[in-house]
Formats: sequence, C-alpha cells, structure tokens
Amino acid sequence: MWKFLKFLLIFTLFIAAASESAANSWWESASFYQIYPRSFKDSDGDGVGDLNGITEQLSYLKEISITATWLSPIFTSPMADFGYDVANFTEIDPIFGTLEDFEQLLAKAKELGVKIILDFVPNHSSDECEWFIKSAKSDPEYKDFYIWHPGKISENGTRLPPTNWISVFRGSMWTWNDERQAYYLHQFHVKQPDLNYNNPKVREAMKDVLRYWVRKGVAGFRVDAVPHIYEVAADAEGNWPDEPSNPSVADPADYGYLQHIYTTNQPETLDVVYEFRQVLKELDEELGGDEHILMTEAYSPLDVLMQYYGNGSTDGAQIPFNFVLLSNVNKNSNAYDYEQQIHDWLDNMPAGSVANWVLGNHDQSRIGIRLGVDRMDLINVLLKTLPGVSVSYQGEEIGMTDVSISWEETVDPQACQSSIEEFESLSRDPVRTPFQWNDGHKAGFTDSNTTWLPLAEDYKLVNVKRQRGIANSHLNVYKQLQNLRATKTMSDGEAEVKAISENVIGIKRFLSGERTYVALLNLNDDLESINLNDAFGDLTVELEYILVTDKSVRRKGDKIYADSIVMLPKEAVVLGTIV
Ligand SMILES: *[C@@H]1O[C@H](CO)[C@@H](O)[C@H](O)[C@H]1NC(C)=O
Ligand SMILES: *[C@@H]1O[C@H](CO)[C@@H](O)[C@H](O)[C@H]1NC(C)=O
Ligand SMILES: *[C@@H]1O[C@H](CO)[C@@H](O)[C@H](O)[C@H]1NC(C)=O
Ligand SMILES: *[C@@H]1O[C@H](CO)[C@@H](O)[C@H](O)[C@H]1NC(C)=O
Ligand SMILES: CC(=O)N[C@H]1CO[C@H](CO)[C@@H](O)[C@@H]1O
Ligand SMILES: [Ca+2]
Ligand SMILES: [Ca+2]
Repeated sequence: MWKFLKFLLIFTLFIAAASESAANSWWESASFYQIYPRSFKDSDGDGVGDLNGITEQLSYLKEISITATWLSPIFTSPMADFGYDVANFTEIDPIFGTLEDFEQLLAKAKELGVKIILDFVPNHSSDECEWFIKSAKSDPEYKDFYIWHPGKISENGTRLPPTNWISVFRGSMWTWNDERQAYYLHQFHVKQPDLNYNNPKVREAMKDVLRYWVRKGVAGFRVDAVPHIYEVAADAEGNWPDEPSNPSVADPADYGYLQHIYTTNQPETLDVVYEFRQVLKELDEELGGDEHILMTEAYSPLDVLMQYYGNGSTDGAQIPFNFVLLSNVNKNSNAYDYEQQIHDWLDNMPAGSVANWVLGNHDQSRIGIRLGVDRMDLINVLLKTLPGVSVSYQGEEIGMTDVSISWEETVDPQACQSSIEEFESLSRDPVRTPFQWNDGHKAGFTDSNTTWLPLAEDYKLVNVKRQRGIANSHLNVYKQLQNLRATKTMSDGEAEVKAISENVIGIKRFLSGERTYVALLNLNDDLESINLNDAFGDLTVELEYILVTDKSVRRKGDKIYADSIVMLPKEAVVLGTIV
C-alpha cells in the first residue's frame, strides 16, 4: 500500500513538473501598457514627460497589474516626428534624461516586476543621424545605407523624382539632397530617410541595436511601421515602377491617392522580422532567463499578418499587433460585427500562437471617442476577457478622451504639413495630451505652468486620484478586470466568443477543474433578456456577478439564474459559475 502511495506521489510530482515545463511563457497572457513618454509624467518641470517621471510612477503600473510597458521612442532625436525620427538608436535624448536614468528605470522596474519594452524604429533614421550625414557625403562605409537615386530627366530637361510615390505625411516620397546630388527616399517625413535593407550592413547595424538594449535589460521590442521596411526591388537599370492611383482620392499630395503595391508589404519584410526574432532567440540562449519578445506594428491584410507569427519552419514575432478591433469596428458596429472580427483573428492564427488585442495607441482616436464614452468600461471588459495578450494605451484605464487642439497649438507634423481646414482629421495631438494624475496643478503631470500639448479640460473629473475613490470608476473596473485575469481560467483557459443577439456579445472562458466565467456586453440601449444556457453549455443553474460597471443595478456577489439574465443599456458584466 505504501509503495503504491509512493508511486502515486512520484507520479503526481512528475505530472506537476511536466505541466510546469509546459507552462506559458511570461508574455502569453500578459497585460501590456503603452507609455507615451512625453505625456506620462514630467519630473523636471519643463512641461515634457521624461524617464525619471516614468520611474516615479512605475508603482502605478504595479497598482493596475501591468506585466510590461512599451515606451514610445526615447532616443536622441530632433523630434521632427516626436522621436520616431531617431538620430542615434543607442542614445537617450536629453529631453527624456540620460542612460543612467534609463538604467535606474530598468532597476526600479525589475524590483517591481514590471518589464520594459522599447520602441524599435527600423524603417528610417533621422536625417541628423551620423549614418545619413556620412551617406550624403558618399562615405564608402555608409553610402548605401539609404535609398538614393539621381532622378529622371523629363522631356523639357527638368529633373523629376524617380517615381510618383507619395509619403505617408503627404507630398513626394523623394527629396533632393544637394550634397549627394541625388534624391533620397522617405516613406514618412522628409527628416526620416528610409534605411536600405538590401544592404546587409544596415541589417547588421539594426540588429546590433537590438543586442545593445537587450544586454541593458529590456524585455523586448515593439517594432514600428514594419510594412514600410522594404520597397519593391529596382530593375536592372536601378529604376522603380510608379504606383497606380486610387480613383477614390482626388488630392495628388494625399497618401491615399496611390495604391501602395510597391512600397508596403513586400515579401522581404517577413524575412527581416524573422531575422530580428532570430537575434532575440540567440540572446535568449546566451543570457537565459525570460524570453525576449517582438511585437510588430503593421496595418496589413490578415493573411500577411498571420505570416508575421512565422512560416511554420521559422519563428516570427510572438505578438503581431492585432488591430481588427481598432480598425474594423466603429460606433455603429453590432455584436455580429464584433464576433466576426474577433473570429477572423482567432480562427486564422497558426497553431500554437497566442492572440493579442490592441485597442488604442498614440496615432488613433481614443476608445471613448471612437466607440462611445458610455462604452468605455464595456470595451475594457472585452479587451481583458478575450484570450491572450491585452495592450492598453495610457489613459484608457481612466477613460481619457481626445482633447480638442487649435491649429495654433498643433505640433504633430502630419497635421502641420496640411492646412487649417484639414489638420483636425490628420492630427494625432488630441490623443497625446498629458496624463491626468489628479485634480491639482496641471493634473499632477508637471510643476510647470506650460505643457507641450494642452491638458484636457475635464481633468478635475477624469483623473487617477479621484477614480481610486469611486467604487465603479473606469479605473476600478480596470483593476478588477486585472485581478480576474490573474485566475487560471483567464490565463490558461479556452474561449468561446459569440454574438448572443444583435446587441450582446458573450465571451465564455473555461478550464477543466476551474471556475467558468462569462463576460456579457450590451452594446446598445435596449434591454436584453438572455438565456445563457442556450448560448453556452456547461454552466451552473445559478451564476454569480463577479464584475459590474456603473451601468448595472446588480451588485458584485449577487446571484442570477443563467436562463434569465437581463442586460441594461451599455451594461457589461462578468458572471461566474457557482462552485
Ligand atoms: C550613438 O551614441 C553613442 C553613445 O553616445 C556613440 O558611441 C555612437 O557612436 C553613436 N552612434 C551613432 C550612429 O551616431
Ligand atoms: C517640365 O515638365 C514637367 C513634367 O514633365 C513639369 O512638371 C514642369 O513644370 C515642366 N517645366 C517647365 C519649366 O516647363
Ligand atoms: C520560412 O522562412 C525562412 C526564412 O525566410 C525560409 O528560409 C524558409 O524557406 C521558409 N519556410 C517556408 C516553409 O516557407
Ligand atoms: C506659475 O504661475 C503662477 C501663477 O501665475 C506663479 O505664481 C508661478 O510662479 C508660476 N510658476 C512657474 C514655474 O513659472
Ligand atoms: C502607432 C505608431 O507607432 N505609429 C508610428 C508609425 O511610424 C510613424 C513613423 O515612424 C510614426 O509617425 C507613427 O507615430
Ligand atoms: Ca521633463
Ligand atoms: Ca523602407
């Protein structure tokens, strides 16, 4: 008998060990949070956020149970595109602090158990980068670091850019450089020349950037503007084809005027993503410890995005950002639309990959504006109960909304390059305003009397300090969702997502031996009666309210019969089986 028990014990230990080793990697059910450093917290009173400000507020990320934060660029930059124009990829810009400040941030983050992800901008550098300056001088080492062309001579003898390509930020993608006597290519701003990825030295230099920061202790990278990395290969004479126009856009300077078949989503782009991942895998091997991750930013067709994960024999990014809910649903979308978008991703992922959900960033209108202020909590419930990785943009947890900014106050280059009539539809400033910490001076963002972008007028109502004290504030709903995510069901369990009616989305999360949870979201203003037994099998007769929002009359802990649930307008709840 004893022998048998001992066998059983060893066997159980063996099983436990086996499931331990098969355990998820740290990022697989992680909550990511994007910090836009200029706007998070200013520590030195110049009205611009900085690294010491982030370090000061890291405990807030702990408070809201964030696993890892990705920082928009903090590198040396003339700030023509607020840091997305990098002059030196391995140097901190003085506006944000010093390398020592960054090391201190890493140390504090480690102490708190929050990981730091850096923004990696491979497509271009600043025109003030040493590499570009040398390239313009035809320095032998750097002359092919960028994409140069003497242009075309037209019939009347004038010189024209080599192609009709249009920059994302308007106008020609080519700018003449007097020193080099050639045009250079820039998919974005004129101060953001594209690097030449056909040059192995460029690929190696950029891989060295990854190596440098990993050795400093970062957990991975969010990779910017990936579809733009490669342009179509030039022909034997070194020329490129023009892009076809797009009949629906009339303005010839507008990026939308052309179909970008030669300047985005070229097949070589995938190889470079795989190569970047390979660099991280080599570092994983060398350094041990937690896996380093790659999160890629690409607004590309779904079949292309799925290849970012890898191609079956070669690994790609662990987290190819999923923008389906950001790009393809709007205020008028119904539950079937949401269901379809969610399934598009879940059903098309390669086997063994992990889903991720991105609801906002520093380029897109905030959730409250895009999908409705009264759906703020509902959308956070969705983000946090879907399986896999969640990515929040700073301020969405307290329901910050876009701030209206006048033409005079506008600083975003994408808007400044347009006109007073058009800038509002192009400006990304409204979503980049200072974070609202409290109801004090400048919302606690800075001691200065000026801020680089104006502060939201509603900061006395919408701020962290106030929301801490209100039971069902956006912040407290967010925190409760984070606690729920810590359960085994949510981190390891399976998911069933469906539209229960035109207005109601249901997400069932379940795991053998664990409690089952069902999130229900009523998108609209009708009262909805729901029989959950019809929608989802395997529930207990009664369910318990695990989470409610301020749209509910029910309270946390209330019980309800699974076959007769009533959802109030815009209500979002999480119910749990009774165990
Ligand atoms: C970037 O900065 C570092 C540290 O200041 C310096 O060693 C390096 O040469 C610089 N690289 C470039 C490309 O300017
Ligand atoms: C020469 O031709 C190009 C187009 O082919 C045109 O844009 C430009 O205005 C012309 N310049 C002169 C001086 O005629
Ligand atoms: C996957 O990509 C790698 C690297 O680009 C390539 O060598 C390999 O042939 C590809 N495999 C498949 C199955 O396409
Ligand atoms: C900010 O403005 C207040 C009131 O006008 C003034 O007392 C204070 O000195 C100013 N602070 C700074 C840092 O300029
Ligand atoms: C969401 C995001 O990071 N967008 C960036 C994409 O890249 C361009 C150019 O680097 C930036 O201007 C955007 O902010
Ligand atoms: Ca500052
Ligand atoms: Ca490019």
